[in-house]
Amino acid sequence: ASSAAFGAAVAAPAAPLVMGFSQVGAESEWRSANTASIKAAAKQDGVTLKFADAQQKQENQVKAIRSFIAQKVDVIAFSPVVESGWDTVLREAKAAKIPVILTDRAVNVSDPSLFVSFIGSDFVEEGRKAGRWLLERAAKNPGADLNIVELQGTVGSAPALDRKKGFEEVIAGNPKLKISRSQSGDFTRAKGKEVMEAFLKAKDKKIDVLYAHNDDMAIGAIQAIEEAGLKPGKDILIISIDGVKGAFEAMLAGKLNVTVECNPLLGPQLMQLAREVVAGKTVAKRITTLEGVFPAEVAAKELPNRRY
Ligand code: GYE
Repeated sequence: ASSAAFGAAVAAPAAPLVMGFSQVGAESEWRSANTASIKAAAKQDGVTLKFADAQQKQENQVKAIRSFIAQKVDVIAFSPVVESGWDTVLREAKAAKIPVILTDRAVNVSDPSLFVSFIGSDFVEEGRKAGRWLLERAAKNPGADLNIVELQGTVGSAPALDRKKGFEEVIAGNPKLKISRSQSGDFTRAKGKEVMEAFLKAKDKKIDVLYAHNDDMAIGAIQAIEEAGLKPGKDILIISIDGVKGAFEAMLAGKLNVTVECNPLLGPQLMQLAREVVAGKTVAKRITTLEGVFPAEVAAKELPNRRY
């Protein structure tokens, strides 16, 4: 019988939604802002959040997802460290009838019904924006070839693959722009510094431009460049992605030339999406975030508006 059978029914309070969230790690300023946004939004929305930090290891994410399945959470959300290797565990979630939402990074699975929705940035477009900034900059001083070095994100991750692809696609429009070295700095400051040191030590060609797939690696590289006695932002142009506060500070100090925005504040949208999914509503398979580009010239004006 429905509760109406008992007269003036008081709606039973809905059981709080339980979400299992497997985070990549704490590798960057972007990631810290993303984690803070998800935790705050869960609290605000009354969502019980089971949060697991995978320390950038896929095996830890697989374990976390299996444990969420065992705990029978209402919904699983995760930011996959790499694109491949998810079929088995996602099939387990599907068999347990637990919907999966991808946040931030994409997966490469044979069966798209293994996740309900993917909410996050368009990383290929971010790479293109970085490339377009360089094309415009290069057009101002035509002539010499520009030797570019690239610090890639985590090997096999969606943002590393896509940011490389988008950038390469755009710079192909100018034969003077060539990437001579490209290596992963795993999205961290420490690795960004280490790899940049190696690039600088090679000394076979003068480095004109650094393209870093995130601000943290650029900030690490800035240190390496300074320690090598060069001026970051002047002797070497630096382009990075994320738009975290650290990047704005580096731009104000004249050490970084441009950052392409990647919004980590996905929490509120994720909670709303989770509620809709659990309520059985049909949701969009792909939800992209809107983002801008911030050259150093606007850094002072924009810094007070930055929320991460
Ligand atoms: O750009 C980087 C982080 O997946 C978009 O991961 C994210 C990337 C972000 O470590 O800073």
